[in-house]
Order: sequence, then C-alpha cells, then structure tokens
Amino acid sequence: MDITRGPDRPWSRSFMKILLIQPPIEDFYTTPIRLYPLGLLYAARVFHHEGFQVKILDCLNPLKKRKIPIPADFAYLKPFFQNNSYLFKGYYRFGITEDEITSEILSFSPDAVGISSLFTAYFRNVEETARLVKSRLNVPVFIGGHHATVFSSEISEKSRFIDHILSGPAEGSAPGFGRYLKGGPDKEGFLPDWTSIAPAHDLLNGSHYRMGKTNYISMIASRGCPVGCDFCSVRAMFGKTIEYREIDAVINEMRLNYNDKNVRIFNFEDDNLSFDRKWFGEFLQAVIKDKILKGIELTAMNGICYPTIDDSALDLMKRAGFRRLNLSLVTKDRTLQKDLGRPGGLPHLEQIIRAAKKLRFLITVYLIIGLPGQTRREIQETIDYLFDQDVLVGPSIFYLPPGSPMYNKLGLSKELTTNWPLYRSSAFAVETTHLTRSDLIELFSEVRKRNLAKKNR
Ligand code: B12
Ligand code: SF4
Repeated sequence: MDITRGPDRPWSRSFMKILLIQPPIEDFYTTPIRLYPLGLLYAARVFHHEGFQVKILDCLNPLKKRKIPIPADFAYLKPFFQNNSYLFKGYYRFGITEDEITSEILSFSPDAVGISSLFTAYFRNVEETARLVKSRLNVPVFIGGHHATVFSSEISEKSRFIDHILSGPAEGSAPGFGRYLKGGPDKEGFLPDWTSIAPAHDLLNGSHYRMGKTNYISMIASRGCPVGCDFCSVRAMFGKTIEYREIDAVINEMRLNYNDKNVRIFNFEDDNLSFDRKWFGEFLQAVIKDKILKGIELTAMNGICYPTIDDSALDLMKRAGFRRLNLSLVTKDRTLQKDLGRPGGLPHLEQIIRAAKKLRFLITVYLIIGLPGQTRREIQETIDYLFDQDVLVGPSIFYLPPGSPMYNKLGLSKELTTNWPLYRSSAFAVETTHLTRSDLIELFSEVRKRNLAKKNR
C-alpha cells in the first residue's frame, strides 16, 4: 500500500462519510501552540485510503476560550488560590460551543463519527461530544487515542453514547473498522506501515494554526522509545522499539506544507526524536542542505532527551533552525534517577547547557514535582540547581500516568484512580508520605515566581 502522496482520489468523491472530531477541553490552562490534531490526521489518511470521505472538526483551533466556574471536582483547590498570584487565573472551557459543534455535524451529515480521546482527564468532554452527536444523528460513534486504549473496558462499561472503542494506533484499528462500517464481516484490522503514511494536513485550514503570525504544523519522525522510564506511558501506544521514517519522507512532508500552506515552523512531537543520533544528524544535515526549506524554525516542544545529544548535534540543530531547547531533567537526585530508569548525568547536562548558551538557544529544563519517593528538600535542591544554571525552569506537577509501569505500583485509593478528571497536573491530586498538596503548590508557585523574576531581569 502506498499512501505517501496524499489523496489518491479527491476527498469529496468517496461514498460513506466519516467526521473526525478533536473535542473541546476544560482546565485551568492549556498550551494553545500545541493543540494540533496530529493523531486525527493519521486516522483521516487511513480512513480515506479505505474509501471514506473524511472531514475533520477541530473544536480547539482557532482557539476560543470561556471562563466557567471551577467544577466541584476541584473545590478542594479553592483555598489555595487565595493570595497566590502564581497559580492559575481561572477555569476555562477551551473550544467552540455546543451549538457550533451541532451545526458542523448537521451540515456534513456523516455516516459515522470518530472522536479523539487522548486524555483521561478530559474524557467528560469526549462523552459530551458523543452525546451531542447521538442527540441529532443515529450514526455509530467511535473513539480512539491514548485514553481510549488504556481504559477501553472501563469506558465501555461507563458510556451510553460511545458505540465502539478502537485501541492502539489508528493505522492498526481503522482499516478493519472501516470495512466493518461498510458491512464487512468483522472489525479485525491490519497494520499498514505507519512510516509510509503522510498525515492529512491538507484537511486543515492552515490559517487556524499559528504561533504569533507564523503558520506551523506539528509532525512526527519517529514512534516509540526504548528507554523505559518508570512514569512514562509511551509504550502503551507506540511500544518499546523506536521506528523512524525515511528522512526523505519527513523532508517531503515539510516541503509540501512549506509550499502549499506557507508553514515556517515545524514542531516535532516525537517522544525521543534524537534517540538515534545517526538518524538525527543526517536529518538535520538534510534540512540544512535543502533548497526549499529556507527561513524555517524547528521546535521539539515535547522535549529533547539531553543524554542523546552533544556539542556537534547542537551545532547542527542551530543551523537547521532550532532556537529553543526543551530538555527534561526530572530530578537531580542520582538514586531517584536510577530508580526511575532515567539516563544521563549532571556533568553532561551542564556541558549541553554551556554549549547551547554559546549558540544562543533559549533553554528550558523541566523537572517533576511530586513523584513518589521525592522529598521537599530534594525538589528544592533540583529547583535551586536549575536556577543556578541560569535557564528557564519548567515545573511539571506529577499526575497519574495510566499505561506506565509505575501506574500499577502506586497503590493509590480506588477513590482517586477512578476519578478521571483528576488525571492532570493542575489537580495537584497525588499527595505522598513526603509531600502534601501545600508542598506541591508552594514549590510550583516558587518556580513560576523565580522564572518571572528571571524574565524581567
Ligand atoms: C502534543 C501533546 C499534547 C498537547 C495537545 C495535543 C492535542 N492534539 O490536543 C498539549 C501540550 C496541549 C498536551 C497537554 C497535556 N497532555 Co499531552 N501529549 C501530547 C503528546 C506529546 C503528543 C500527541 C501526538 O501528537 N502524538 C502523535 C500522534 C500521531 O499520536 P496520537 O495522538 O496518540 O494518535 C494516534 C493514536 O492515539 C490513535 N488516535 C488518536 N486519536 C484518534 C481518534 C480516533 C477516532 C482513532 C480511531 C484513533 C485515534 O491513532 C493515532 C495515529 O496512530 C502525547 C504523547 C504521545 N506520544 O502521543 C501526550 C499525551 C497525549 N498527553 C498526555 C497528558 C496526560 C497531557 C496533560 C493532561 C498532562 C498535564 N499536564 O496535566 C496535558 C494537559 C494540559 C493542558 N491543560 O492543556 C498523556 C495522555 C495520557 C492520558 N491517559 O491521559 C500523553 C499520552 C503523554 C503521557 N504523559 O503519557 N499534550
Ligand atoms: S520519558 Fe522520554 S526517554 Fe523516558 S521512556 Fe518516555 S519517551 Fe523515552
């Protein structure tokens, strides 16, 4: 099967229609520049290849937001908001209104509707979207994505409005499900080689995806990660083996979007883009030499794993168009790092920071606040250490990671693990023997305060 080149028939001439929806979300904050519905673009390409007419309804782009009352789930956080200007400013619904969603659904009149369900925390919005579809159309509603994969049996017990839950990557589930929708014998699928698939960027309105005034897309060059950090759930979706696309295929995807959609920022959402140093180096060289891709910026906002890069990789990154460097330390405590299966060490991190500063990268290094086994003192030391390195510090509050090796070892109460809205950083939900909610919030606020002071310096 060759689905590398985009539509082999016009999107509009196929028979049955599928609407794929990125639903609204509700939270104290979001990251507008990373809400690109990339997983749906892969799903769209596969369904289209199976002969469906596909449309994407992205409820999050361009981003609308409306302040709403803090839900009862998070009432326990209210006292912490008083007199703390470094926490969040309110609770929001991000996305278009129910009326707008309904009118989009009715005007396309699909034969089936697929909804992406990536986040456990936002499943309520997925269910509401499914309910909306069912209130207007008698068509099958199916979901896929990370949450749909790790909690498929719980969802099927819970939900009245979702007919089918497709587990794993869409490349595995969508072909068989597509044949089933057309009246075929069963839902058994086959797995087309994902590396040969070009995600359907052409289905999106390019002007809805901007960083400042510049058009961007998100993309991936690899899937999977062999490192195996204890808190990481990548393997539940993409496995332990890392697979890269051909460099030419990645460059072609960039060129097409550069030419057709005036895209100048290419954001890589890979979990470990630079794991294969040889591939990464050759890819950067290909970007540098490319005659079309001029004046572009590359970002890897999901992070670069610092043990996999060195001075020469940084030099190539800079020449290829990287200006920001997002690195993840997690903790500076060597024993904890080892327990978590984290590679790397402080001397190497310091070397990378020194070299990146010389190249004038804007550097952010992330730490986790609230991991089991962490103490307040240890987190404080990591925070102080990172500010001493004179970088921006990214504080990630630990949240429940379903699908990770750690998840089943946490031994948390059923009350907590079955309360899905709490599966987010902003819930400050997981207290440990060493860390209370107050500790988590104070440490988080301290980092934000010190970052602000640093920016204003
Ligand atoms: C980009 C990203 C984001 C973006 C938003 C992306 C979006 N479109 O909305 C941002 C930065 C906003 C984000 C935020 C969060 N994220 Co995030 N994010 C990712 C990341 C790194 C990449 C997603 C991606 O593009 N992947 C590449 C595409 C190709 O893969 P995919 O999306 O999984 O799609 C495939 C399958 O899932 C499936 N599929 C997907 N949709 C559908 C739909 C249908 C119908 C079908 C059939 C199949 C299907 O097929 C696709 C192709 O194979 C993933 C990690 C990862 N490796 O995927 C985490 C991930 C999705 N995030 C996660 C989480 C938890 C969060 C947070 C809630 C964490 C927090 N801080 O609280 C926050 C929310 C914060 C906030 N308030 O905004 C978790 C979800 C786990 C879970 N069970 O909840 C993930 C898996 C990372 C992790 N920690 O394990 N995230
Ligand atoms: S946290 Fe990063 S390095 Fe660790 S397993 Fe996940 S993707 Fe790999």
